[in-house]
Amino acid sequence: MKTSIGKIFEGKSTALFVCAGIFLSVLCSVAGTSETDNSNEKPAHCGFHRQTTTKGNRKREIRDYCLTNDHILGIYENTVVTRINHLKNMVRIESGKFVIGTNDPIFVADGEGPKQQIYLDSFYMDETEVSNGDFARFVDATGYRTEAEKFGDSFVFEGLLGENVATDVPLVAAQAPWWVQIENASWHHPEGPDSDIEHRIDHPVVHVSWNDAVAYCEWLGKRLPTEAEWEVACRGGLSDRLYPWGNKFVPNGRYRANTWQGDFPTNNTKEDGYESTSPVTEFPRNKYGLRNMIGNVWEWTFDWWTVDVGNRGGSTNPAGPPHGTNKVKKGGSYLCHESYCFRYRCAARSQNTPDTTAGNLGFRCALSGKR
Ligand SMILES: [Ca+2]
Ligand SMILES: [Ca+2]
Repeated sequence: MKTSIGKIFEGKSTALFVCAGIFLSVLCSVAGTSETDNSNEKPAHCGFHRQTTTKGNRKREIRDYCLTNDHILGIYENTVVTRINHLKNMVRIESGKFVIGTNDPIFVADGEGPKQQIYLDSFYMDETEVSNGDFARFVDATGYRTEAEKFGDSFVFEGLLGENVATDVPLVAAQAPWWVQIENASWHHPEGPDSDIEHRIDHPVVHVSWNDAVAYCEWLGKRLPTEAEWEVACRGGLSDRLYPWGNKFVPNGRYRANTWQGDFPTNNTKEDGYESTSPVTEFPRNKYGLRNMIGNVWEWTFDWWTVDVGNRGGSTNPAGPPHGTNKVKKGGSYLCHESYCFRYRCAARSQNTPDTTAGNLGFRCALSGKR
């Protein structure tokens, strides 16, 4: 059976990576990336930065820092967040205790709850989803071929296809008839061979499998975030809120994420401005400085899927169960509507086999803070 959408489908064999393992990753990074690692450089200027902010009745004091190349974004709920210039477009989230999950699950069967208190070591998180431009640089440097390209097809939302294409393609599943299997759809031909990414170079890369995502992150010396890291990053220092910014989805009439408005799957009113993907830099940052943690595209995480909270690796740096069939994805996508896929919440979760690819599934990378 072909690689496909959701747990109702079988997986395919694991692909060989162009850059597998830390050693090769380093070699590939040296050979193929223009990223500059200034971690051994002396501080650009050393001083101390103090800033006091008042929010409501709460007074927050930014700690003193000796600034190197980093720029302090702020401190939220006792979590220090800094922009790391030598780790381009990443933020550092300091170690601490966090609460993930919810005691008010929307989808109980997904294992959204109960809430858990966990401890995480410090880590870095990409500010945005990986873009087509980012992925193109990886492919140019390594010659990497994605699993969708090797398999010869991927899955596209029917509403994004031209009429001629849509009438000729087989449906994937009765449960989700809006997904169609398109020959030669891939990251650079998102709706099939007649489409391209010329005007979407800053949109998130899609049609990438979990295996493809791992290969990309390793090329940069990074890795996928664990589910716990992803959820902590999504919450942006807020406690027990649905979204990265609070509980109201459209505060002050301003959209903060790319989902589906109207009637799914027949009428997308695009009130947020986008029918399909949006640029990875669109929509406001959360308090950690991260964009599109919910919506735009689903994001792969490191963890194997289980609904059993007791089997997700404990309370210290949990990284999921040791084995599994599907990988956890988080955040929902531009196709999610409250009536159908109300999973554009930080606690929400879903799953796909590691070789699944689709037009609404992407990723971002993370990196351990202890290096
Ligand atoms: Ca939208
Ligand atoms: Ca996203």
